Amino acid sequence: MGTLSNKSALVTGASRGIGRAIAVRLGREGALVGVHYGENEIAAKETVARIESDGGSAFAVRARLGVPGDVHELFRAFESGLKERTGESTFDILVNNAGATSLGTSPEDVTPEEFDELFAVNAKAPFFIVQRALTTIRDGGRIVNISSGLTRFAQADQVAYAMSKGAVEQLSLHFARHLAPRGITVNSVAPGITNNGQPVFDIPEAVAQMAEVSAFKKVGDAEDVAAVVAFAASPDARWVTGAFLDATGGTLLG
Ligand code: NAP
Ligand code: P7Q
Repeated sequence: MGTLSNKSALVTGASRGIGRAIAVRLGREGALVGVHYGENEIAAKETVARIESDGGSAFAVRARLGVPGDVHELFRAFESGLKERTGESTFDILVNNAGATSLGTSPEDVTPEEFDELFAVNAKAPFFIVQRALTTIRDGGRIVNISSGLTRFAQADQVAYAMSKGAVEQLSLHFARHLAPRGITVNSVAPGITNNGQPVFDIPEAVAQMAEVSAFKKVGDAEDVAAVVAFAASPDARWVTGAFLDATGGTLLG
């Protein structure tokens, strides 16, 4: 029996990268997992297949985030998948992982369009997903919001992205207080540089340079971050709420 047997979870952005590793890990712990994705259906189905091959249960949930009607579409698909499998539309664990990233834009060149896209996907969508989740998440549930070490590590060419992640941490703080009476915890997990399968992580020189910022002189694996999320989502994390969980491999130690 896993730590999450008889629990249901929604992981946004679970078609690839960190979100896929989180979905696979929660599935391995016994949760039924809604594997959300925006565009890449083949990749989302591959995540579902991995969970099933580990003996778990999962289904794919499509919704483009950051556009009008996004949250409605997300929950319609998620709740219909839940109902089919459990007979109920209630669930236990929400992981707001989907995120828009920027390759880096010097602060002088950030456009209102780039800024709006980062905030729409990284800040506005998670807020309204949490708001909507309040009606169907069970008492004693878990909400985990994926931030970034860049909220505490200055890198000017990521200022707009980091600002959007600052908003995510506020989401955790204030909802933690609001949901404590229901026994629902709300925490932020902040990865540092993490191999998400993008081609840059196949270039040894680039990886060596990125590895320098962590205390362990390595880039993180998606599974390293997923382990921290799995803890925050577990029954053992009942006394941790409103927290910032550093999953940067010591990048913030200075
Ligand atoms: P990734 O590999 O780029 O994957 C992003 C995921 O989010 C995909 O599943 C993608 O789905 C989904 N997504 C993105 N924009 C979307 C949209 N508008 N609507 C719906 N789905 C959308 O990301 P990652 O690197 O694993 O990052 C995951 C989270 O960790 C993000 O919040 C990111 O900010 C944070 N983070 C990452 C790092 C890092 O170094 N990798 C470091 C710190 C924090 P589709 O492809 O199917 O559309
Ligand atoms: O370097 C990061 C970083 C980055 C990037 O630059 C590019 C990417 C992957 O498109 C978006 C991105 C997201 C991030 O959250 C980080 C990040 O967290 C980071 C980076 C460099 C040094 C420290 C970091 O966190 C402490």
